[in-house]
Amino acid sequence: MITFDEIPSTNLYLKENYERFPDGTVVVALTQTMGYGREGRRWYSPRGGLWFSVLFKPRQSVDPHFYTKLFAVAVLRALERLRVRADLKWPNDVYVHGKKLAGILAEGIFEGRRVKALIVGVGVNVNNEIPKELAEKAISLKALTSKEWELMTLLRLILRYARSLLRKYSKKKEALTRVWKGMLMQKEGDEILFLDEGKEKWGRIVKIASDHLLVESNGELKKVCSLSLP
Ligand code: BT5
Repeated sequence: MITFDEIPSTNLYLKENYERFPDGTVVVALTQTMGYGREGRRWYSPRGGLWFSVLFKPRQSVDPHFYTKLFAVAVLRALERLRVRADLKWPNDVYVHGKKLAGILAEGIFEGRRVKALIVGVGVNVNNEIPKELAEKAISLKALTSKEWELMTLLRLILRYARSLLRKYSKKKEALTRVWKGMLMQKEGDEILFLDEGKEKWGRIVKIASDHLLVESNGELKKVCSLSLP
């Protein structure tokens, strides 16, 4: 495990240095100055939160979504152990009482179509402050449970679940997808608010896939890649 006091981003660090490190390397930072989410969105990473990335160097071709689901399920199981009931907002946001507690970001390094390395970044608001602009949207474990948590204990718990899920599901990927779907707050058949070329619209989920939702809206089928807040 590699620990930093401060770093721009643990995902970025592994993207730049993956060649030097073996499969399974974990990088943790107490604070990130340039933490990011999907499509380069900013991820606030003040002190007190758990910000880490795990490097995978798969021998066979893999679907990066398998690893995001693996960590989403592992984070939910770890939270369950702390008696915190969370749901997943599609695709991989961890929500409690309508507020985001954790986010997951998987990034692949490709050589042609082969994945050379895969980096899964996990950010969990633990004892940290939530910035003012996210007060309505985000929450920390401390605020939920009225106590502070030991970051390394939580990290080890998440990693333990991730390892055991990896052993159990690496040859049964569809089974993991079923577990993950069961944890999603959105279900096939639900009416949802989605973004269509920047505009919010209502539609019905026809099918949930790892990287998109098939949504029927006004008699048309749409591929949706991003959701509004629940
Ligand atoms: C995510 O992106 O949810 C993935 C976040 C992954 C962060 C980890 S931390 C370790 C590793 N190193 C990195 O640099 N990243 C990974 P996305 O679904 O795009 O959500 C981003 C949105 O979440 C932002 O636009 C904000 O609205 C919101 N947000 C930002 N910081 C947050 C925080 N600390 N807690 C809750 N929501 C936050």
